[in-house]
Amino acid sequence: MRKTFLLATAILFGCLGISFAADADLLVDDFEIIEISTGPQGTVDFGAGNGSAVSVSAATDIKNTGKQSLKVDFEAGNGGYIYVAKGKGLDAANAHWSINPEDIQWVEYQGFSFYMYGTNSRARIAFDIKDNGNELWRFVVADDFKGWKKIVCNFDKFMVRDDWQPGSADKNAKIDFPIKIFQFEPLAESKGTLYFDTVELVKK
Ligand SMILES: [Ca+2]
Ligand SMILES: [Ca+2]
Repeated sequence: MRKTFLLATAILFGCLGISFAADADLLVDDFEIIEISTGPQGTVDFGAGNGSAVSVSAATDIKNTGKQSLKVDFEAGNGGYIYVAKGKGLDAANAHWSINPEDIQWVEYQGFSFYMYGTNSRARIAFDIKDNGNELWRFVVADDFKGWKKIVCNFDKFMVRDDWQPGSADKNAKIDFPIKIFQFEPLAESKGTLYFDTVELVKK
């Protein structure tokens, strides 16, 4: 009798566990890699040009989840560009997410979310995603708060980038899944230090 009860309890909790998991947001990247480095073996792909500059490191003092966050020091000049990217098919071989994009059931999610540590600098930060047709989509967030804030970017709020697209972009004005890359891009003209952490997919 007792055995049956225990078994029933185990099954009940097992089912609950599964349903909780299915309802949860999905962690895409938490920047918990030991070292955030640059170059071909880098764990983050980043760069800047035309008068802009960026450096990237791991911060252990300011973080939202886990042991560290992604720290971005930047100076975005007029006409310049900056990118800080993670995902599949980047030059930095180890900049992949903590989950493979092909293993995600994209239809179950309504968009991305991430945490940004603001400084109320009034800087504008683009959060771009590259779709499966190499098309770049943009969501812009303003640094008009202080401390950690969860930023939610639903897929229907992304605008196709009209200033630049890769030569390989399909330019079909449709978000094609799986998304392969996300990147943070401080926009001109701005200067400062921002921290990012806990990039997730938001469950529908
Ligand atoms: Ca983290
Ligand atoms: Ca597309």
